Amino acid sequence: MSRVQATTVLPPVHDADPFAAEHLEHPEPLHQQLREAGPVVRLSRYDVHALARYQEVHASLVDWQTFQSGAGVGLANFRHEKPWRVPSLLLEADPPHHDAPRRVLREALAPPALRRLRDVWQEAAEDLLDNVLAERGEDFDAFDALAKAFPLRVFPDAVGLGPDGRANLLPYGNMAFNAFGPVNDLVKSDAPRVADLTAWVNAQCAREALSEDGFGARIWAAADRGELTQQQAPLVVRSLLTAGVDTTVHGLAAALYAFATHPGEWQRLRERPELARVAFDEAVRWQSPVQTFFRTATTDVEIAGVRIPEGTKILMFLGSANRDPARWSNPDSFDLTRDPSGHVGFGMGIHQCVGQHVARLEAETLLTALARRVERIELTGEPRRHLNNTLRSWASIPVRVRTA
Ligand code: HEM
Ligand code: OVM
Repeated sequence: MSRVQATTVLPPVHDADPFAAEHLEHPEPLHQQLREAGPVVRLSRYDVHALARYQEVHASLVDWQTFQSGAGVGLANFRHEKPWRVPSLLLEADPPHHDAPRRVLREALAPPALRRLRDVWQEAAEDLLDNVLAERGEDFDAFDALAKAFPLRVFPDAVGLGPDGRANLLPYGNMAFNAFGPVNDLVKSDAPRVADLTAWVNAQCAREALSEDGFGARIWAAADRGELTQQQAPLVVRSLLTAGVDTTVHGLAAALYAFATHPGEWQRLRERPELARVAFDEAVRWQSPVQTFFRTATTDVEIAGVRIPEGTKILMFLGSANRDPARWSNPDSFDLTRDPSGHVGFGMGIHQCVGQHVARLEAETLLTALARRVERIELTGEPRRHLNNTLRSWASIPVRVRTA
C-alpha cells in the first residue's frame, strides 16, 4: 500500500446494502459486481470502502499497521461508538496489546494440546453417527443431526465448560457475529437476549467455572505463569466461547452441503479419506462461513490509486476473495483436486484464525466417520439458510444417506 500521491482516482460507488437479506441469502451476484466495479468500491449506504478482489483483500489483511483491528472489525468505529461488549483482546486489538493474548491462545490450542483430543473426537464422531442412523434412519437433517450436534458434543468439553447452559453458546455466537454488521433487524431481534447471554458467557470464563484439563484451564495457567494478567484471562476464554462454536457448526454444514451436492467429490473422499482436511479447507474457501470483516485505516492510504482517508472503515469480502476468478480457476466449483491453500476463509496475517486447527480436527474426525459409514449422501429438499450479518449460516440441510 503506497502513501497518497498526486494523482488519485475516485472509486466507483455502489449503493447496495451487503447486509440486506437478499445479499446474505445469495451473496455471489453482489460479489461479482463489486469485483468487476474495481479494486476499491465506495459503499454509499454505510460510507465505507469495500475490497472484494483477492489481491487487495489479502494485501490489506497482512498490513495490520495500515489497516487496524483495534477500532473494531465490524461497522461500528470504536473511536466514536461504544462497543456492545468489552472488546476482544485478540480480534479487536492491535500489536503490542494483541501479542500476549495471541501467544497464549496459540499455545493453548497448539497441536500437542489437540493430539490428545483426536482419538476422543474420532470416537465421538462415530458414536454420534451410529446414534443418528439408529434413531433417525437414513433420512435426517444433516445440519441438526451432524453439523450442529458434533461441535456441541466435543468443543464445550474440550474447553472445560460445566454441563449447564450450553444451549446459550450458539445464540451468543450468533449475536456476536450479527454485531459486526449494521443495527438492522437481525441485530434488533438479538437485543432481548444480550443481557442474559452475556451474563452466562462471562460467568463461564471464571477459573472456578472451568475444568482443570481443558483449553480454559490452559489459559488460566498461562495467567498464573505471568503471561497474561488475571483480568485478561477471562477475556481470552471468552474469545474461545465467542468464536469457537458457530464457526465450526456452519463450517461443517458447508462441507456437508458441498458433499450432498457433489456426489463425485464424495466418492473421491471415500476412496481417499486422507483428503478430509483439504476437503474441509475447500469447503471453507467455497462457502466462506465467515463472509466479512472490517478494518480501519490508520493513515491516509492509497489502494490502486484510490485515496482512503484515515479513520475510514474498510469492508473486506472474504467470501468474494475466495471466489475471485483472477486468483482461482473455476472459483465457483467445489473441487477436491484443487489446492485451496491461500484462501482467506480463516483470514490472513496476524489475526488469522487461531482456532483453525481445532476446526480442522473437528472436520477431519466427523468426515472420516461419515466416509466409513456412508456411501451416498444426497439432498431430499431445499436446504434453508439462517441469516446472520457475518456468518454464511444454515437452518436446515435435509439429506438421505445410503450406508455402506
Ligand atoms: C479469527 C474464521 C473457527 C477462534 C478468525 C478470523 C477468521 C476466522 C476469518 C480472522 C478475523 C480477522 O482477521 O479479523 C473462522 C472459521 C472457522 C473458525 C471459518 C471455522 C470453520 C474457530 C475456532 C476457534 C476460533 C474453532 C476457537 C477454538 C478465533 C479467534 C480469532 C479468530 C480467537 C481471533 C484471532 C486474532 O485476532 O488473533 N477466525 N474461525 N475460530 N478465530 Fe476463527
Ligand atoms: C473473539 C472473536 C474472535 C473471532 C471471531 C469472533 C464473534 C470473535 O475474540 O471474541 O466472532
